[in-house]
Amino acid sequence: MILNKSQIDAHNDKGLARHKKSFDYIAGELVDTEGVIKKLVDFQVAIPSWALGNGGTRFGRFSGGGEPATLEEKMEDIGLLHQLNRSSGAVSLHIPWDIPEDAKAIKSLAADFDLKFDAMNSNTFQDQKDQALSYKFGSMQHVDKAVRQQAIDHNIEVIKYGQELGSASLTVWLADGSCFPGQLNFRNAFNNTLESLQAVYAALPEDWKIFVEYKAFEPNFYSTTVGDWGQSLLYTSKLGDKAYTLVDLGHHLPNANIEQIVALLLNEKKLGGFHFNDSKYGDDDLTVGSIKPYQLFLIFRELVDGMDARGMNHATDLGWMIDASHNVKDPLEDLLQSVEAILLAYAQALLVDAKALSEAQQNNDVALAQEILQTAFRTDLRPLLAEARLRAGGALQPLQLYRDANVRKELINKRGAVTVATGL
Ligand SMILES: [Mn+2]
Repeated sequence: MILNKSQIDAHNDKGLARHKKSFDYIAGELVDTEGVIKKLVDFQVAIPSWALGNGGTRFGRFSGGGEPATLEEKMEDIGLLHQLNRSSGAVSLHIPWDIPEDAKAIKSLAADFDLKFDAMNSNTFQDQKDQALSYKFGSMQHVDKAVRQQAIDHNIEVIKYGQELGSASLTVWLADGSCFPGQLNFRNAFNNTLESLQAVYAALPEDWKIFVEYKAFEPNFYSTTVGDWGQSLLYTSKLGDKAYTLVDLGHHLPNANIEQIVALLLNEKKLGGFHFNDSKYGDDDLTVGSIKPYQLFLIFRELVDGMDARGMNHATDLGWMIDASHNVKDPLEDLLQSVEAILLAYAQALLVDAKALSEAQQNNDVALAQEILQTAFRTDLRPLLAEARLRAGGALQPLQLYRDANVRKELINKRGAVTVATGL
């Protein structure tokens, strides 16, 4: 379902007077309001094709109705999100859940919705129907060379799909590891995985990047073959200049200092992209910023600082993607909230007085350093985000308009109450 421009205009007209009051106030407080707005307008977050339906846990799954059943419907849902917030202008596709059978038609649909294709995602963490060999005991790490080759071939196939769509990066997340002590020879598993990744790397087009994502645990519970940023960095360093580490916020052990990890990866020119989500315990699927917004801000502060130090373009030099699953919320509402949280943390990070912070650090003025960070974090920048959306043609309050337009009800009428998105 796509909204009429008049629906967006009517919504904005209704909220304009109130918005203007709060925006004028904050604009008067800031040093470089226009500069921040420009950066917010440019910043786009890719929506994963697997996040548009309700996920579940191993205990159960509760469908919300009206889920997209085809890739075309998923594109339409992302198109709607982008219409509302003008910051969701990219899709991250999962193969084989969302194979573009007719790449030309999918590309043209993407153009209609003003969407680009961000990183492609391969899948060797589950067995597909008609698959010759099983990944039960791993894929790229597997003791059997034939299984490793099957995983390599799949990744190369994913690159080909991506090339047809204009993507320029591949994300590899491996579930490889072991559930029990003694199950796996760690060194062999590492070396097999490296050799497999090298075969995929050799097939990577000249202008492509490969992202190696790490995860501390799950589905394996004893060891994971790409278990942390150190292991990912080992692989990407050995692979070459087109290989980067991908940080998924939910893939760390509790209390990990993710902002420090990000700072060091950027320093080593090895940070490639992000998967945003939030977590409280051991999951990796909650709405971005719903549990630890201060941590998200601190991460963005390191991103902005590290990217500026290297003259990088905030909007285009790293891959920004959401990776989440929605168990109890409407997925589209959850995604609107996630994108808003990402942009809010980014805007707050842009607000940090970098010069003053650097001086405080030089002077070992710990209290002042904290004041500088928290002054930015505690400034309510939501009116600034709304202004950026307004100027880009989006809605002042995307979630409100989504509800006022009865989108979910319309989708259920059109698609049915019991559809299940592919891959879920
Ligand atoms: Mn991820």
